[in-house]
Amino acid sequence: MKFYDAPPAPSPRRVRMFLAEKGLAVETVNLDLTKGEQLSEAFRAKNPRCTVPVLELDDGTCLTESLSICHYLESLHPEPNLMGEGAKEQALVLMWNDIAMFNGFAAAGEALRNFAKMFRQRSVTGPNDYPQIPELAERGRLRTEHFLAELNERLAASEYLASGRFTMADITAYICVEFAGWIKVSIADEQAHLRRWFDAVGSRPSAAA
Ligand SMILES: N[C@@H](CCC(=O)N[C@@H](CS)C(=O)NCC(=O)O)C(=O)O
Repeated sequence: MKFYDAPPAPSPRRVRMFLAEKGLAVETVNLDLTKGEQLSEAFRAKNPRCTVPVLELDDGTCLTESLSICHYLESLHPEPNLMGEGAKEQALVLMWNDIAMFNGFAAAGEALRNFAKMFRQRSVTGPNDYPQIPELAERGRLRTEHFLAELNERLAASEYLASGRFTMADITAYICVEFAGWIKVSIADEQAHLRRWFDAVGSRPSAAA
């Protein structure tokens, strides 16, 4: 197996944290996204959507989505369980993972990519260029603020996102809250539940991965 990573990008960090929680080490190839290495012909052959992470299996199959990669790793290495136990918890993990992806990751990404100079013609990841739309930067920022409020509300009722214990949903949301910092959206003083959870997840050894 080979893991295509690109520190400090947030998406592959989800897989790094997942691997660390599982205690797994995988041969890793680091790409430099600032140099456009994800757009090379060689990498495009592995992932035509030109994004990281990618997990290349020994038979050449390339898994190109973080959730799919983590699901695969969980199937091979079920312990410690991170994707949920039983129908209800598994569904809640996927539900909160999706909420974090759409309301959090997509929103912060929209804000960053429609604002930062380095993405002027590349406001969407992938092989096709799209120019920035400044209004989307504003909207993305606002949506990210709303996402943090949504997390705070959920965490007032539940110790971790999907259930009473740490799961993949917490990895995704934690890295999303970190990512929000890139667009200067941070946990507000009054968001005590979010702060409590963020500190708890951040104190896990895997958060240093
Ligand atoms: N849906 C993918 C998203 C992957 C993604 O967007 N990766 C970003 C880094 S966080 C990327 O590869 N960007 C390439 C670029 O900026 O051109 C996943 O969840 O793994």
